[in-house]
Amino acid sequence: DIGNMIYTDLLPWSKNGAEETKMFLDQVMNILYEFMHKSNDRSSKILDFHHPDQLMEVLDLSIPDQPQNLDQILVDCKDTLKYQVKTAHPRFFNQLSNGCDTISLAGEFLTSVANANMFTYEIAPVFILLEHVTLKKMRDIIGYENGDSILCPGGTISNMYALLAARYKMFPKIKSEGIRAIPEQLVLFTSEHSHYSIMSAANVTGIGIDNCIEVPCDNAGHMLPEELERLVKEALKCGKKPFFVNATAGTTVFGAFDPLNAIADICEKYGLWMHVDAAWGGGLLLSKKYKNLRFKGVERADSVTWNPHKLMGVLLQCSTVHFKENGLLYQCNRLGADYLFQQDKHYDISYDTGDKVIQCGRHNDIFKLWLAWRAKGTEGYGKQMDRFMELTEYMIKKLNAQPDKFWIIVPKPECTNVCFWYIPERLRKMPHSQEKERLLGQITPILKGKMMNSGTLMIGYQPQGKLPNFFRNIISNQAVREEDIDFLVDELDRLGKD
Ligand code: ABU
Repeated sequence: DIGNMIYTDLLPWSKNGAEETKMFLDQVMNILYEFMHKSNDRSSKILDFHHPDQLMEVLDLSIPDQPQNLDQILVDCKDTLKYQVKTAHPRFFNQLSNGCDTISLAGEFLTSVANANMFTYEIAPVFILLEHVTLKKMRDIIGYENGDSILCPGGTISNMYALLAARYKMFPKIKSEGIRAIPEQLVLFTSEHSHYSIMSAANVTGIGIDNCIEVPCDNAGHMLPEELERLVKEALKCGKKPFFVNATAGTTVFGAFDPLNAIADICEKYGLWMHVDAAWGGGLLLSKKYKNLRFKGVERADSVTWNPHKLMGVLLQCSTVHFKENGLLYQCNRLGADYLFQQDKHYDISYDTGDKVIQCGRHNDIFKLWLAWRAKGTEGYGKQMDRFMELTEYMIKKLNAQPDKFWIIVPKPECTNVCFWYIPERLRKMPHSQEKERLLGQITPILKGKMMNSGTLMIGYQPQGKLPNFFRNIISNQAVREEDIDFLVDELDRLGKD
């Protein structure tokens, strides 16, 4: 019985603690298996919702002065998972990153045991080579012949790296002299449907959010290239310096893909850096069908963000950014700290990738991606993407079959985003109008609250432009089947009764 033991009875504190360590970790693993099992059990609840003050009451979250025994540590693990939302549940459609890929999980376990900081080949040799091989494979798929890439802590940071590199490329003196090296006011462009990370990058790089110009979109959420060109010309007329355009491949809410070739033409004409934020839609590059349909012209971009922790189902977090030009990341970010990146090491120091990035300590996000890709092969990933899109079409069909109950906002989704309003009985006879949309927008968060209280379903919601709150359903969990979409439709109707 290890329950009464404390941490000092385990490795590395106890020299003879190998057996006890195994017993303890086996018990932790059993708790994790149980959570995974429940997450995949459709009859179990997705969550046991409590308001923050209630949860504070039911859990003991205090930091004690004295060591707690291992029994208590196991109880702490169980209690934490008891109130955790089961994001791998097949009826959790709330985020862009859903599900729990078993192979990726194995990769995450191994990553934690190895606990390697990803700055040098010296301490993470295999992981550094895996980054090299896997990121090159991703660049090949994008259509870059050469180039460079890095794994980042999330898509927001990936997009910021693109902005930093673009600015450095145009004004290399920025690195030594700071923003005074730039004589004109820089401006960048991104669609009104793009992710807020582009504006965040304008903020943190000192460009300023007023200089992040939002380009209008059509009703389906695509950037209008003629509007982009008009705004670029307008900025030039005002004496500003346009330098960067972000095109989105899979917008966060609608899942729309901007017209990449038309945007690339404008970028070439005006000498602008073209970035593609494919954080969400990037996974579709792995499907022959959807790569062809959605990504024409992506190879013309100077940089591309692609998050395997979204459609590819790699566990959080796993975000990549890719550059057409090799060497730019090093030149832009390198500071050559002598204690880490010694130039006289006895191996090829080009593998010390840590000097390409702005952080020092860097989590190992590659192994779980590489292992999952090995397990599925590129073909397996292609099938996964096609299946997600098939399920999306199934859901659209189901909603279309009940037009009195559901109003679909984007009738032909380009990714797995299904955007809709649920129409309660009392509004079904009312003709569609702005006033009706306003009422539906009021109902949406109430219905979401009912979902969370019942614990049976989770779908995200938001407003978008002039559209008041509506649901955005995401399919990115490999556990989802047609029966879950059937359930979703029926459950909305059950919960939606006024
Ligand atoms: N861009 C972060 C993902 C947000 C979401 O899951 O909706």
